[in-house]
Parts: sequence; C-alpha cells; structure tokens
Amino acid sequence: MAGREAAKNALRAQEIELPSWAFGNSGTRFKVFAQQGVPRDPFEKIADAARVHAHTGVAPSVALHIPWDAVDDYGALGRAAADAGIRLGTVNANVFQDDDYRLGSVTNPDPAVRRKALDHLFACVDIMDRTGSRDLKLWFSDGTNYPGQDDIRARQDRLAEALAAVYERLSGEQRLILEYKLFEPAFYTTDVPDWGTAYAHCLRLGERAKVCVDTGHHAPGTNIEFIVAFLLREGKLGAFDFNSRFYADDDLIVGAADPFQLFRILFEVRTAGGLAAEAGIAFMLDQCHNIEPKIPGQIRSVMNVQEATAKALLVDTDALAAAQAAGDVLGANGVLMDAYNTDVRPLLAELREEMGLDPDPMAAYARSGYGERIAAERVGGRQAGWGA
Ligand code: LRH
Ligand code: MN
Ligand code: MN
Repeated sequence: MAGREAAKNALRAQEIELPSWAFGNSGTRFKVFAQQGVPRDPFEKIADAARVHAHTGVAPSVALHIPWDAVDDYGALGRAAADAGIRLGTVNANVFQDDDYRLGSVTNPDPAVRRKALDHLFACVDIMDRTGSRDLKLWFSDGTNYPGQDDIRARQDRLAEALAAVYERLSGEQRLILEYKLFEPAFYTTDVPDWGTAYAHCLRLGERAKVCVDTGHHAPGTNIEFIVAFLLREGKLGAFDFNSRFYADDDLIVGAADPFQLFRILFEVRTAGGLAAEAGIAFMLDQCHNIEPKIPGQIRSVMNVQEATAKALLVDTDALAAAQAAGDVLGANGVLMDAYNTDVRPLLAELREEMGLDPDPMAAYARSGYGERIAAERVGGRQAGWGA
C-alpha cells in the first residue's frame, strides 16, 4: 500500500464543487416531489452549500446555473458566499429552456435564435467577470429528432462559430468548458454527443478550452476511465460533472451505482497528476436529489468522491509498474484491487479529526438541527430548474 500520510495530504487539498441546483426541488418529467425547507432563492442555496462544506471541509465552492441563479447583485451573492465560508464557482449557461430553442440554440437554423443564445452566453461571461469565476460550462441540448430535419454539418459550422465568439469574449484567466452528452433531449442527432466532438471543437478554440466529462452522459458500458486518461494526456480535461447512472442520465449520487468505476476514473486522474490544483481540473457534482433529502445527499456525495479518491491514492504504483513491466497480468490487477478493497473510512475519519471536523459528517449534520430549522423557516421553496 502506498503511504497513508501522502494520501491524507492529497485528500486534505482536494476540492469538490457543489451544484446550486442540487438543493432545489427536482424530479422527473412525471413528478417533482416537493420537500420542506428547500431554498427560496440563490442566497439560500449558498447557505445550504456552505453547510455541506462545514461538515466535509472539502467543498468550498458552489456552481451557479444561469438563469436559475440569476440575481440583481452578483457582488452581494459573492459576499454572502464568502461570509458563509465558501465561494462562487463555475457558471453554467442555460440555453435549453426557452420556447425559442425548440430547434436548437446556437445551432438553430434561425439566425435570430442563434443571436439570442449567443447573447445569453455573453451575459454569462459578464456574470463571471463579477463573480470572479474561472469557468464557463457549456452544455447544449441542441440536436435533431428526425433524419433529414436539419443539415448535420451546417449545425457543426454554427456551433463552431458560436464557440469561437464566446472563447474570444473570455479574459486570459477564464476558461470555456464544453460538456457532451450522448442524447436527450434530442433523440436522433445531438450536436455535441461525445468526447471526440467536444475535444475537436476545444482543440480548434485553443488552450483555455477544455472538455467536461459528465459521468452520466455515456452509452452503457462505455469505458469512461479511458476517455479520462486520453483527455488528461492531451491536457484537455477541464472538469467532471460527477453523478451516477443505472440507465441513462439518472443524476443519482456519485459512486452509488458503480463505486468501482469512480475508483478507476480517479486512479487515472491521480496517476496523471490531475489531483494537484495546478492541473486545473474542476471536480464538480451534477446531481439531483429527487426522493432523498438534499443536504445529506450532497454530504454523502462528497464522501463518496473522497472514498474513491482515497482508494486511488492507496494504489502502490511502484508495485503496479513492476508487475506491468514483468507482464504479470494478475499481479498488476491484484495491486489495483488491493487498494480498491481497502476500507478507507477510518483513514478519512482520522483526516476529518485532524481538520477539526466531526469524523462522521452525516451524523453531525443530523445532530445539527439545520434540516429542521430550514424546514420551519423556509416556506414555499422552489424547484431546482426543470419547469421552474
Ligand atoms: C445536462 C446536464 C448539464 C446541465 C445540467 C443541469 O444533462 O448534465 O450539465 O447543465 O445537466
Ligand atoms: Mn452535467
Ligand atoms: Mn446531465
């Protein structure tokens, strides 16, 4: 086993970004189950995110989704975050909820709709200038439902044009992060369906354009760690949207469906040096808690990422390299599995105590009374996004 102390140091430095939308009510197209105490505005989402950080110590930033988190005064929102001990992070653009986007946003055949979408993306960069956010994350629902509906190559041209305009608008410290997704809501073609398409566009744009790997956005059986290893090698991995899936884009708690896959992904990140802050990889959650309570859902998610990271850090890479060089297939696999099968919960409990935290964040939150307090104080909480 590799060193416990080295592992703890890396875990202490790890930062996991929370999605503001995880704290609001969410559901499927069949039903949104309302919960008590959900935030009524972006300020209350920040308070909830800060609560997750208070119990875990490794979730110091919260991602915004615009317009879901639109406010008049972003300076005030940033100050509220700072007062609560966190900061504002990635700005996620939303060009998928207006009636105008029925046939797409930046790839829409109508230039007026494309202009409207681009103006929204520029407005998101204006917000980043005010919040000090580094990353603009772009996910496009654009695509077609029927063969022949639109020209596939022309849509790629329109996409490239919009991305170039946004990239041009960014400052030298800001980055464009392009997220892909296999399908949904478009069912026939999607304009950014996979990592290869995202990578090709980012490559043309330049150094500060990177790919976001949302773990729920692949076909079943896809080897996500291979994609991660490839993008890391090319210097093009910008961010993760962590969640887990059984079937499609389920947005369940990361590591719930397949903790082994999460370990394999984080092992590739670790061995490529991607855990270091300088690598510039944003470790974000992108989840919805439809039936479970939201703040504990986020705490559990952060802990799941930590557990997978800890196991990845415990892999004895010297022993692994020796076994690989010797062609010892079972030996190499055994080294990896030894780390994966290690119970890292005591190590993480120890780390939390060293950080001045309760070793059991879930129990500490339950004891804190915060959940009961917000349920009593907040009446009429809003839906996270869908249909809001
Ligand atoms: C799309 C997506 C994207 C959106 C979020 C709400 O499925 O993963 O990241 O911004 O969901
Ligand atoms: Mn996502
Ligand atoms: Mn998604």
